Amino acid sequence: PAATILGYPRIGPRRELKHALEAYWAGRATADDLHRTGRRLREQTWRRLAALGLATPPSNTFSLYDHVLDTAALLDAVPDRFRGGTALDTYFAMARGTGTVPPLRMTKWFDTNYHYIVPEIGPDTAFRLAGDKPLAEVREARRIGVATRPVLLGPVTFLLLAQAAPGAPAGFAPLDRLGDVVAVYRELLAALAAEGAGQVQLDEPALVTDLTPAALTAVETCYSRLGRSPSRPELLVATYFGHPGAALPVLAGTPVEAIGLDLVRGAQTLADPAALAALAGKTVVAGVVSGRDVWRTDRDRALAALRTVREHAAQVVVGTSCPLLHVPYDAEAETGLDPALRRRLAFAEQKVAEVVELAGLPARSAPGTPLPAAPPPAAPATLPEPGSRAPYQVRAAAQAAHLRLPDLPTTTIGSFPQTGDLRAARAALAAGRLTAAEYEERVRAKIEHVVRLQERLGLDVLVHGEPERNDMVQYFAEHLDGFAVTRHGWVQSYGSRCTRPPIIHGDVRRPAPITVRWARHARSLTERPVKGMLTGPVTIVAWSFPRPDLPLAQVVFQVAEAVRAEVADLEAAGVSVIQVDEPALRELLPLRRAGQDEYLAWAVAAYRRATSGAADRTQIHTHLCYSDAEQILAAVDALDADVTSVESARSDGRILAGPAVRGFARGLGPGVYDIHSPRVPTGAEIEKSLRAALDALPAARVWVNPDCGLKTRAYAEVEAALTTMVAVARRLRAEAAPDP
Ligand code: THG
Ligand code: ZN
Repeated sequence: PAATILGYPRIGPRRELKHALEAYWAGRATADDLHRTGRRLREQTWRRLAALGLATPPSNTFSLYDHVLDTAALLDAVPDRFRGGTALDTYFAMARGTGTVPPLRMTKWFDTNYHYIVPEIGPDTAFRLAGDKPLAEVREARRIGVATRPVLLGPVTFLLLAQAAPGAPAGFAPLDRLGDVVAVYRELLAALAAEGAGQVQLDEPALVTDLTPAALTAVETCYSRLGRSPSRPELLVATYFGHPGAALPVLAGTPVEAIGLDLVRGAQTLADPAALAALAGKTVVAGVVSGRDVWRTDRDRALAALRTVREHAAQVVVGTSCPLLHVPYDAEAETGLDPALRRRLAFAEQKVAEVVELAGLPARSAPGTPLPAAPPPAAPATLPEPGSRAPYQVRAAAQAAHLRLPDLPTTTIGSFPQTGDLRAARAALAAGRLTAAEYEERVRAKIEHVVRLQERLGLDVLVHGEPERNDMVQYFAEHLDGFAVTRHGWVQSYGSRCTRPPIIHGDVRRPAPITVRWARHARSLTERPVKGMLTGPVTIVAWSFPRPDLPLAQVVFQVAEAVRAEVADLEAAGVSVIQVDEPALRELLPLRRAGQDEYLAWAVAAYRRATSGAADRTQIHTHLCYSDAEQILAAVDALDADVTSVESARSDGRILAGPAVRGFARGLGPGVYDIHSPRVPTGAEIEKSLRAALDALPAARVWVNPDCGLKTRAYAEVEAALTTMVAVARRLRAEAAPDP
């Protein structure tokens, strides 16, 4: 059979795109420089994929920021407030905002750590084909002798991920505009056919979520109409991240020639007779090589899956389960890893080699072979007891007496700007140009600087600023047994920002305290309470690549045990506010309703295991990084933290309007401004979001904080924003409780 992949990393093996973008944004490089880097990365990728043996590699998988934003730009779905300037200015204005206009919202792409820009679609959005990016990439690849399969985001997923434009009438949903979007896609398909594309890939990961009847109808309408386009290439509709369930027979009933199936996360498809029957007459891109992990493929399981598909489909293509956007480039570059571990790893390069190799293997046909074994279950039969603390009211009283904080207490989420000097110091330490003692001295000096700054700004609960951490997960991974960290294993998180997800390859254990000496140092510098900063067990695992041989919950509980020990050591060092972040709690939520309750039960239990050893007077904070917290607010309550901070700035107070918040019985810190953009918030904006919070909750339980950590910002922005934030908090505080 043939071999293919659904997509490839685009940030560059040495993050060349990141550096080009940041140079352009800083005014250190021109738009031409940026485009030149983009072209070089695309060409390098196509050449490499062709050399590895892919006959028709994908194109249009490159993006200067985000492929959902690319789609909005291509359809001219650009809100008027961003227009003006060049197309490139408009594009980055939507992604990052400008001095005067906040950016579009950003949120997580399905259950990954990648963030996309949320398009705004209204009843009047005038869709038209604007620009020619997919066409230009086909031409560009052909110029170097490579025929490609252009990849587009499918219309149904695009519209399901979009939000209604402000001012859209109640009841309007972006999906209402399907007909108009499909009309533009038909035009685009004709242009791609004229450009010589033999097949186009339409990504429809939304098909693996629970679709409403209206969305299922949209699938039918969309692909019947695209299928009937007078002039078009072959259509490959790629579903991924799970099992397409009821959407599969619907899709298969349309004239699309090929369907992509994720046979790793969606392995159930192989055991679903209705799904298998629907494949008759179609080409199936059988996603047997996982795009979501870093492990070599289990060859027997892959071959068994291919055999099952071959029995039902007209033709089989060996593929990846999803685009390879979520794995790093090349395991061979990790020369610092234990060779025994490295041999078990497959990053994007190795995964391409795997699909090619699997496609070349003889299809050993063994009649009656059982269906491939499922991966381990998410949770084992029994888990440790989470433990519990005194009731919240009891703790709240003990904490009030101990901490003596004002109403509307002010704080930050934990990190302060990661400045060039810190990154340079870490690099020098790694290169042996700085001794451990010298590095430690610089970190201590930075902590002192951050503590003094916060005292001057008048914050109530201080942080040490995390100068010792490159990334909150990477840092803990470096200090826990069972984890390996990489040198070049970057994965795009959003725009130019990347992370290096650590690899969990063994049992997790904490050999020694991790954060205690930094917290102790910060505490020694001030009379005000200093918050200890830890990452929660779910997030540490969600932002790593977990081992494949244990149920996920079991790995999370191992991490919980390590965090619990760290909480105990911080307490013993006199730290009485401890934040244990779980920003990824929702990220791991199964995409379908079935399975979500089970997940939340063990995820919450693991968090409680990590935190339930704390004394009553120790205040446990948590932080969650997304705006649709309502979906899991009951679970957030069950975490049993004393204070929860959430993102809300970009969602215009939506969280605070929800009924769930009114019943929220603990402290809540609705992020009062968006830290993802360099824009400094106005006092009026901050006041508006605080007033919304005060409508729902008493002032003693409303915390005032930015919506996330400050590590990506510059000190000047942070100072200006926090000055405003503290001033607004003080004003509202005085108003709520005038001096007697
Ligand atoms: N760490 C990890 N995942 C995350 C976050 C994180 N996912 C969600 C959210 N936070 C994403 N936000 C960011 C913000 C900043 C950066 C990455 C993800 C970032 N990265 C540095 C860069 O790209 O230059 C590199 C950091 C490093 O040295 O490791 O700034 O906080 N895991
Ligand atoms: Zn956050």
